[in-house]
Amino acid sequence: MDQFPADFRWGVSTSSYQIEGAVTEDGRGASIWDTFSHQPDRIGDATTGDVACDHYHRYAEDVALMADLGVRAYRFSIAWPRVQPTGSGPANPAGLAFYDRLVDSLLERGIEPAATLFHWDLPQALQDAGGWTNRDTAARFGEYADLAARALGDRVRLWLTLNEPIIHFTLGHLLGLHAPGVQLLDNPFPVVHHQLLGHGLAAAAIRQHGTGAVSIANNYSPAWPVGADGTRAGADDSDRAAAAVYDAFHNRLFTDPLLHGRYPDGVERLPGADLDSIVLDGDLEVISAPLDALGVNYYNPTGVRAPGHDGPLPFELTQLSGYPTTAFGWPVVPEGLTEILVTLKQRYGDRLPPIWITENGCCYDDGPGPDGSIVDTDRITYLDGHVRALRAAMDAGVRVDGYCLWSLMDNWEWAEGFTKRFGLVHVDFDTQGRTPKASYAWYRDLIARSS
Ligand code: PNW
Repeated sequence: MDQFPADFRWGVSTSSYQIEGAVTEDGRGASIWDTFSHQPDRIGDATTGDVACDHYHRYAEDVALMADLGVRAYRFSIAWPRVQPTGSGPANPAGLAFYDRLVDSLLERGIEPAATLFHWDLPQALQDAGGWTNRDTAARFGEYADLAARALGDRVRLWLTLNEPIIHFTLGHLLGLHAPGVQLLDNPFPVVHHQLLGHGLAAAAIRQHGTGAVSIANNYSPAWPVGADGTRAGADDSDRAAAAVYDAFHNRLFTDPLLHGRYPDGVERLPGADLDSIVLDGDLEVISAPLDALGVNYYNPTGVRAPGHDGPLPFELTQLSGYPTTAFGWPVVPEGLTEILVTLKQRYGDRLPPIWITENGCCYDDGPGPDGSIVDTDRITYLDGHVRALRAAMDAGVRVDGYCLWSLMDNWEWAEGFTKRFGLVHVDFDTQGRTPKASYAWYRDLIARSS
């Protein structure tokens, strides 16, 4: 387990809206998450990302925490509305300057910058023009990528275009639980295709500037057929058929076009998916241009059953039974990571580029004990299991070049607000005090041992 390639990159991940705060500083425009979080009843604890971890002002302290941890990579995201306050037009130099300072301070500490261009904080002005339902948003994203890569491409080592387009699609545009908070139940497909087209246009733009690897961070979750009791043993053929449909939806919708140049069979079952009017000539060539790496975000498998008779969907998601759970209720299943990596290799073969784990982690209700220390044993158990599962996939022949743990520090967890803590570092959101947890020391030791 301690044997990883000498150049394997251990790292940590964050995203702009979840940590930065400073939402009106230096000319930053509004994003859809500013709008959404300020609406009543959208966020569980009625908080916003207005301040979050105040990372915009405290980034030097946070980079020092990473340096002490010994990581070689840091995956952060660039807030589009800092670079282009309304999502189009010239770059805002003050907004870019923040990322310039951040990237330089990382490099001074020997940490490779890995930048995500879109971690869900779309400029509100673009949403007002239709957001990802509007094909023009893909073109705007390509232009923004050009501005960002022009400024930072000489130093960023890994670019991730989009973060988890499947989650932005389902939670943001089908269920309405994330920004922009819409339920496009009649015609959601344009949001799929325009994100992918935006990826392709951004990837081409990045290649004009510098030599950083071009990638995308997708969420993957093994679709496990289960019976009514939530066990795999209880599944029947109809549950297995439903799981195959969910697998195509969750794991292939945003990967087959990238690596196979076509949508998975069954995409036409999305309501209103009039592919011929949305997928224009040449789009799939733009989308499927070769990648240098594939980002994999993994948290847990998904239990899937055949739908009840009057269910609106061709599957029903069911809690897996028999596993411990995190504070989110998500099951802890390390072998799901091995499975997803091996499946990607089987499915895409030689077309699969080297993988980076761009997110993996867990939330627990950890807080300081009487002596002030934070002993998050459950997180260590989760991480140890998943690092072993990663090692098993590599032993089975899957090439993985890096692992960025979610997350460096507790942060603003979207619709859950501050109630879900994913960090190696505890954050007191009243004082902004940072306290490394026991898992921070565990990860530091792992990195020191295996690199
Ligand atoms: C990811 N799900 O989101 C995001 O990339 C992070 O910003 C986030 O903090 C992290 O995972 C933890 O949640 C997800 O419902 C949100 O399956 C929801 C799901 C998965 C990932």
